[in-house]
Amino acid sequence: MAPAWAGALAGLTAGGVALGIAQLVAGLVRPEASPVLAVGDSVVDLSPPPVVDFAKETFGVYDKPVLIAGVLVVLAGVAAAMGVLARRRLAYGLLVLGGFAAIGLLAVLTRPDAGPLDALPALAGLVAGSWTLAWLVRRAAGRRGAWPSAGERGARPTAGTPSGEPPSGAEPAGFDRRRLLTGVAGGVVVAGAAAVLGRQFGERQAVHAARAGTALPRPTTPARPIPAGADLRISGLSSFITRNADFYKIDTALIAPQVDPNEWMLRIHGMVDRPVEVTYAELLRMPLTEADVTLACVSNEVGGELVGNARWLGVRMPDLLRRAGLQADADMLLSTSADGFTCGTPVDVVMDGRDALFAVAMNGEVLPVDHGFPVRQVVPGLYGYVSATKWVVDIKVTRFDRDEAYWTPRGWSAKGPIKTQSRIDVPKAGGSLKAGGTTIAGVAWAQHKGIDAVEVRVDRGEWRQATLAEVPGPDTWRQWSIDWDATPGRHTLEVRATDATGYTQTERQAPPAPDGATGWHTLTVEVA
Ligand SMILES: Nc1nc2c(c(=O)[nH]1)N[C@H]1C(S)=C(S)[C@@H](COP(=O)(O)O)O[C@H]1N2
Ligand SMILES: [Mo]
Repeated sequence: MAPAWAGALAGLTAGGVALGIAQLVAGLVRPEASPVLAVGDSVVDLSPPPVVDFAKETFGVYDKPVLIAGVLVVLAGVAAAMGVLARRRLAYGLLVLGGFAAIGLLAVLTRPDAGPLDALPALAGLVAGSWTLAWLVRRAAGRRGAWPSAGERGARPTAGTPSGEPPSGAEPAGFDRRRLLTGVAGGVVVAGAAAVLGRQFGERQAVHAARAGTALPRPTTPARPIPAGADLRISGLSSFITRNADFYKIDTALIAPQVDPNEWMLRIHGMVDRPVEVTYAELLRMPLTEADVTLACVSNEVGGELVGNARWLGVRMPDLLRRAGLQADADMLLSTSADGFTCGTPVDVVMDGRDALFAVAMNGEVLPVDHGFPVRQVVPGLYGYVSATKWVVDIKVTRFDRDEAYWTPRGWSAKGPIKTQSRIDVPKAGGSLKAGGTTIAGVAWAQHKGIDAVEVRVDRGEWRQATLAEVPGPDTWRQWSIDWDATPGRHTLEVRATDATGYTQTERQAPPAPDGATGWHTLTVEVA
């Protein structure tokens, strides 16, 4: 028979797999249905109040972790005992496991808001733990498979010595240390992976639920109405407002940070008169401004898709920054995301009266998680990498000669004003169309300056003025269109925009790095 330590190890591993799988299923079904959490909650409920008070006083904010750790220590002891028993007879071990699953089930199902689905995590844990225990016990005994075959079932374990323990120093008969240890290693990996994934899924669910439960206040300052003529409604032309589902998404996160709005807090500190901390609830109670702003990525190639226009709702950044009191020689806001990403934004740009927002909504919807829920920055006129921090949690008021944001040491310019640009949406590059009257259309943007003119030329002929759509202000892109009598053959189309400062886009082609691409969007079409 395997020695007691081997049994304990097998029991601990099987217990770990049971809890890991229970956590994974809880993460998928309902995070609150985690048996460990429920047992912890029940322990609190069943403890006499003086004990609970004592624990709170002694452990303070750590009372929950200490409680969970306590539950886990007890579970570990039982799991080890279960494994030791299972060496003698698998059924003894399974009985212990069953008893514990029953306690977990009882705790989960007696929670005030429990539903029948909440039984799933504990049951899944029971099945996974039973299988693992049987499998490890058999591996320890040098046998294959998990469950005893029909012929073995009646057989009693054979004792090596009258005491049931092997003579010291000798490898006990019917014990395969290697197979046990490789099995334990496999079980530990499965248990750990399941627990981590379960936690992730659980957090994700909790944040989704909190987001769904957020009621958006009305704007104190509504956006200027979008003029009826802002959308030319030409097939293939980008709509004036980009739907959330279609909005480009750029960030350095592998998985979007899951930020619980109830724990979210924005801290403003550094070169300020008095540091400020604000919670999500406080932010939602402040005056809210609505604004249509086109966001653009510095990585956008000429003619690229990394640009989109949305209606944002948020607190004006100066409202909070003035509470903190910016010191006169500060020129940079170093904002940090929940995942550590940073942007460096010029103070003068944020404070000059434009609609720089701590945004909480996008197109009438609570900010999507991928776009920065619960709060992100939006600053008209600046590329996203220097201004649009998603999941923003911290602002250090500082100076460009003292601090650097994420992309600066990676070869991108510290400051990133958006360059005047234009794009042809229809006809599509490389596309083919029929000869005759057709429309060339697209969008142009020069945020916070505004677009004054768009010109198009075909086959390097004369520049012709495109018709401009209406816009609510200088912070959005502007649709344009122009008629074209397309003749058969291959044609080159080019576009260039002029902004309200009188600057016309340069023809000189520059790549996105270090501060944004330049050049005229040029494409060829085949006319049949
Ligand atoms: N936390 C965080 N915020 C971020 C980024 C990031 O990598 N992490 N990328 C920035 C860049 S480069 C751009 S262009 C915009 C894109 O915002 P979107 O994904 O909502 O379109 O977010 C900005 N905010
Ligand atoms: Mo970007």
